[in-house]
Amino acid sequence: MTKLVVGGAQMGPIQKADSRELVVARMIALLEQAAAQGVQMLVYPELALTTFFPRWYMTDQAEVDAWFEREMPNPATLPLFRRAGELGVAISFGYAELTPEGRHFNSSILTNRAGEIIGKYRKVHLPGHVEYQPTRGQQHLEKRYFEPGDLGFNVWRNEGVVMGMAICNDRRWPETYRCLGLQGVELVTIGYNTPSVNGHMKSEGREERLYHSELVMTSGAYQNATYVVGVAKAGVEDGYPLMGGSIIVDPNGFVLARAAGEGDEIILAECDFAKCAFGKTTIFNFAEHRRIEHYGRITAQ
Ligand code: CDT
Repeated sequence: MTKLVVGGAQMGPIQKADSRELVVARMIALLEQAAAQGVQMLVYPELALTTFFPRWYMTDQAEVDAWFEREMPNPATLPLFRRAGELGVAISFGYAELTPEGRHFNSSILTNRAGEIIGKYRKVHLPGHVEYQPTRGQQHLEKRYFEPGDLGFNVWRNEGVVMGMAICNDRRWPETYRCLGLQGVELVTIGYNTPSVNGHMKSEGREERLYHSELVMTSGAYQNATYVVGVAKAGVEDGYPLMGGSIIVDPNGFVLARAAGEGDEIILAECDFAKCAFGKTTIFNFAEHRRIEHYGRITAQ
């Protein structure tokens, strides 16, 4: 059975003025640091190439589209794919995708250890709102700038491991993990950008948000007998704080590695994917124990 050293490349803040080239240089520095520690698969945050731009209200579509990538790799990101291939590190990162048909998605890609893209995911659960909301402490305009992903939750056998992707708010929904779990997933990659404070409920602070983030990823891992690696973009972006809390979780729901700060930081853990078999063949043997005749409400309107 396969073992892989899996890493999370938590990223500190990216300011509005930071270029893609500057950010990719930081990503390569993290990649090299991870590879030097033996990492074979490295996960970066959601929208890793830019600031978390959905906090900004924009009406000019050209201004919006400037945050999007029209192809992947592209000239700015190619050095990252090349370096990952040279170092033999599979990677996954998030970015804003603008398709040739003019569609906008919050996407992520997965590569093999040769630096070749083998999978793409488009975020399904888009939080936030469409219009400017003056009562909010900060805007969260994902529903304005993206359409819900149209690819569903897929898995890929990559480097001997069944891998699936989810993005940020997806991690709070048990359906995300279960759709992947039903396909035998062994490693779920999740990049995120989570504001440290709730835009509405001022009483929900950073500690509670960190707790909920860990709660959903550990339970998702346990209930589907899979490793989960959740990776934050953290720190203060143009005055707006994002929480950290990147973790790697084992198939029993235990945290194997946890980021300490809110800057660029590598976390890593050796993952023995044979350990997924226990849960998948016992308490979470889906074929034997699920009762789908009672689950209809989950997909009904
Ligand atoms: N990026 C993202 O999905 N963030 C959300 C914040 C929701 S607050 C409107 C999250 O679930 O972490």
